Amino acid sequence: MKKEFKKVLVANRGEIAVRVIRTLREMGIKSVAVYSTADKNSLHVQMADESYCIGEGPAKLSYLDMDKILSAAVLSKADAVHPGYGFLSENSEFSKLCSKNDIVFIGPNPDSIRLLGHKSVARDLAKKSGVPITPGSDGCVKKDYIKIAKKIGFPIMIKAAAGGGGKGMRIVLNEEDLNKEVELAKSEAKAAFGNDDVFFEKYIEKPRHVEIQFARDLKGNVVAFPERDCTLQRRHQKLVEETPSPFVTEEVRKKLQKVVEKLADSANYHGVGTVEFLMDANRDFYFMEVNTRLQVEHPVTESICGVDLVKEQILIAQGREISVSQSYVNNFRGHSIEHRINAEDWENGFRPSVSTIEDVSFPMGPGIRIDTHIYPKYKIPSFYDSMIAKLIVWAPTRNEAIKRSLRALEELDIKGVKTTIGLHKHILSDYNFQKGDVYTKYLEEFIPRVLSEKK
Ligand code: MV4
Repeated sequence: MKKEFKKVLVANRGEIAVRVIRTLREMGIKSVAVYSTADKNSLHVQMADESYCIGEGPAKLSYLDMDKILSAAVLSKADAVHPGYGFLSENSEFSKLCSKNDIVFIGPNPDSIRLLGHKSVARDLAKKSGVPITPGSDGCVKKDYIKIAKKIGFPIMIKAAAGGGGKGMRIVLNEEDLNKEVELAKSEAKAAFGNDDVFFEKYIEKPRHVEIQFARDLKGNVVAFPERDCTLQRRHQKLVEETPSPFVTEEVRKKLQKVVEKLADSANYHGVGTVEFLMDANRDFYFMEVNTRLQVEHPVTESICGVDLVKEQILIAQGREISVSQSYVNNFRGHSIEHRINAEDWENGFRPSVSTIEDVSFPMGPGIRIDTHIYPKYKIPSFYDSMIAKLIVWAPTRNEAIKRSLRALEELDIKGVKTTIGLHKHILSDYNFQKGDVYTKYLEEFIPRVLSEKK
C-alpha cells in the first residue's frame, strides 16, 4: 500500500494552504493550489507550483465544491489531496470521492470520519475504549426525557449528535424546562445539520478545554502528544492556545495520553487527529469529541515536540510509518503559545474589519513563528474566516513565553485593518491568565471588564 506522492493538491486557502505548501516543498513534492476568483492574488497561489481557479468567492461555489476540486486534482495529475481544516476536511463523501478517483485523501478513511463525526457514536466508542465520559444518556434520547435527565441529575446539557464546536447545545437547569428545551434543540439541530438526534450529558461547570493531538499509521504505531490547553475561547472560537497546559500535571498527562492511544486503536484510526476533553477543577477529564483533521492550533505542538505534523500526515497517507516515537515526544521542551490574529474590531462587538492591509511588519527573533497569508496591499476577501495570522511563540518556560509573546505582539504592526492584537496584549497582561487561572467562559467576563476600564 506504499505510494510515493509526486504532486499534492491543497484544497484550501489562507494561512493553512501556505503552511501545507511549505512542507510539500521541503519533502520534494510538487504543490497544486486551487483558488476562488476572490483569492486570485492570494499567497498560496503564488507559492504553489501550479494553480487552478475553481469558482466564485462564496465557499459553496469554490472551496466546498467537491467536483471542481476533484477535476483540478485529476487535471493536474495530483496523487493526493490535502484538505487543511474547515471546508471539506471532515467530509466523508469528499474523502470517498477522492478514493474512487484513485486520489489519496490525506486524512483518516471515510468510515472513521463519519463515525467520529457523529458525537453520540463517538461517545459510545470512547466509553468502550475506557475513555472517561460525562454521566449521560446511552446513545440518543427518543423518549423518557425526564426519567433519563433525573438519573443524570440537573443541570444537564442537550447536545446535537450531528453538531460539534458548540452548535446545537442547550443547558437545562431543571425538570420544568426539559421538554420544551429538547424540542427546541431538536428543531435547531434539524435546521442546522439535517438530523434531529440529540443526547444528554451532565453539565460540567467552569470547565477547561484540554485536547490531545495524536497520530496513528497503517502499521498501528500510535503517538499521543502532550496536551494543548484551548480554554480561552469566545463564542466557541479559540483565541489563545498553549502547550503544555498550566493546569495539567505529569500524572494527568500520562492518563490522557493513555486513553487517547486506546481510542485511536479501537477506531483503527489512520492519520492525525485530536481528542477534545473537558477538565473540571479536580482535574477529572471527560471526553468531548474527536476532530479528524489537522487543527488551527497544531503549531504549538510542533514547537515543543520538534515535529512537523503535516509531514507526518503525508507520511501516513503514503503508507509509511510515523517518523517520531512516543519517547521522543515525551521529551518535549519548553512552552508554546499561539495567538489567533483576526481582522476584527474587538472593541466594537468583534465586527469583521475586511479591507486592505496597507502595510504589515512581522516580529522576528528567537522563538517566533508566524503562519499567515497576508502581505502589504493584500485585500482581505469578505467571504471567509476573519483569521489573518497566527503568532506562535516558544520559550523555555511559560513565564518567558508570555513575556516573549508580548514583545512579539508589540513588534507586529498591521496597518489598514482593525485586529485583535490589542486584546491579546490585555490577555497576556492579565494576572489570572498569568497564573493559568481561567475557564471556558473567562473571556465573556474579561472583555467587558477591559472595555469599561479603557473608557
Ligand atoms: C460541555 C460543557 C459542559 N458540560 N459539556 C462546547 C463545545 C462543544 N464541543 C462542547 N462544549 C461544551 N460541552 C458538558 N457536559 C461546556 C461546553 C462549553 C465549552 C467547552 C469548551 C470550550 C468552551 C466552551 C464554552 C461553552 C461551553
